[in-house]
Amino acid sequence: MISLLFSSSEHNFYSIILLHYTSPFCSPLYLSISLSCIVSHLSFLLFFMARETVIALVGKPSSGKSTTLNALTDANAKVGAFPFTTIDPNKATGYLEVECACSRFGKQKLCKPNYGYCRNGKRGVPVMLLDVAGLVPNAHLGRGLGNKFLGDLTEADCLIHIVDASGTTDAEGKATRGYDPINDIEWLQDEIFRWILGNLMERWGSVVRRHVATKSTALETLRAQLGGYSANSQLIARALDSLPGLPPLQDWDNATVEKVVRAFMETKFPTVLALNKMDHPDADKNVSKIILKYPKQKAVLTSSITEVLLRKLANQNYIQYDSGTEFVDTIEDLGPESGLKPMDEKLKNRIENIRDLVLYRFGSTGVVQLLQAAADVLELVPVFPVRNMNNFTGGSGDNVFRDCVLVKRGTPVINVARKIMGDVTIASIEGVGGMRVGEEDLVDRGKNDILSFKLVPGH
Ligand SMILES: Nc1nc2c(ncn2[C@@H]2O[C@H](COP(=O)(O)OP(=O)(O)O)[C@@H](O)[C@H]2O)c(=O)[nH]1
Ligand SMILES: [Mg+2]
Repeated sequence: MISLLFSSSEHNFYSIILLHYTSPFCSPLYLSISLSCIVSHLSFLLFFMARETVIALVGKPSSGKSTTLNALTDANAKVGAFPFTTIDPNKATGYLEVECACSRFGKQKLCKPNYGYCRNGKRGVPVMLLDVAGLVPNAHLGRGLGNKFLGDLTEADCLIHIVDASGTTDAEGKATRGYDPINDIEWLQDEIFRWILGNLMERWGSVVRRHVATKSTALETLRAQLGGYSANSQLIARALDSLPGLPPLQDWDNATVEKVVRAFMETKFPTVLALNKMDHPDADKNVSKIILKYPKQKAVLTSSITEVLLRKLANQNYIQYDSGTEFVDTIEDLGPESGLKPMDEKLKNRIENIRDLVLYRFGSTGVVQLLQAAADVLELVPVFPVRNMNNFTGGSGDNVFRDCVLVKRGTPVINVARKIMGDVTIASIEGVGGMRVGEEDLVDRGKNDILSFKLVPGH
């Protein structure tokens, strides 16, 4: 029954059953005989129903999507200098770094997450990353497998648009010099807009007829039409709320439908720009132009290729590198007792260049900050469900804050329970210090973010 439950939901963590049968909560031997053990095991498993946050990397060919995915994960997406090297959307797990609740209580040493990691209070929460390749101009018309790639976006909560800020690739990803990347920003937004608009307008006549015949609200009708983009009523309601004073749906002219589609797009696909290849000398002027033109747009300067290289050199023990920072140390800096390998002149120069061109100028390769920017636009707050509020453990054992889910700021606590446990009956909700938390209380950063859900037995 449990495995059915989990396989029916694509975004869940797949290794749950295996991991938890070996968990210290109860030995598999006793599972069949100890009812209370089964119940506790079940409710623990249910904690993992939460859907992962899905972040899609999009952009024209050769902008650096696969390189960025590599830099964000340990996966080896195929990296190439020409279009269509990645045919299927590549999925991989990335880690969003947040402040872990363990640091508030000085319990860093006892923090051993079930998923992701916690290093001295810095928690890496898993997020799903998609490398959506093959979007080319006019993809919405079906060009270059375009519709398939656009379809891959539907499961995304947020987009990271990888822009080649160096201007060394043209609209289709071919090598050039002096190309204006502003074209790419406009093109991608336009492509998604035309795709959604096209799908909606294709059947607008019958949509309106049905709307009138069934006396539906605009929200109900749009929910039926836009639900296919993995959009729930709340999301569509938020999009509609941003457009006060709309006439009744049957009176919408083309311009109004377009306005609604734009609002929907902004709500469904909040976007972060990765201004990539900033190590290139041509990038500076393009970056300034982009930031001037889109002052409100969240943008992060990145050099994905540098991050990949630094991680590789750290793995090979040539350097000590703290990802997300400007700190790279070699044997010259730390001495032979560091155990680092000596480097030849060529490698030394390379590190020197990376320091000058990327790390000291921009403070980091930008790649870690990219996921943080995505979490910001999604207003995600880490919430830590625990079983035992006295010691923050999962019920037994010494390890604290084993689980962490990301939810939108301002979500009622009861929705968090639903998100992680499905349709169970909650007896009460406890916060830090054993305080009772109301079902409608809202989650915020550092507030109502450590919760213990008490279930009604037998429900
Ligand atoms: N200079 C520079 N080149 C990069 C960077 N990121 C990726 N590239 C190069 O751009 C080319 C295309 O990269 P790839 O990740 O395959 O692009 P994709 O088609 O968007 O997946 C490759 O030759 C990469 O080495 C970067 O930060 N700086
Ligand atoms: Mg690729």
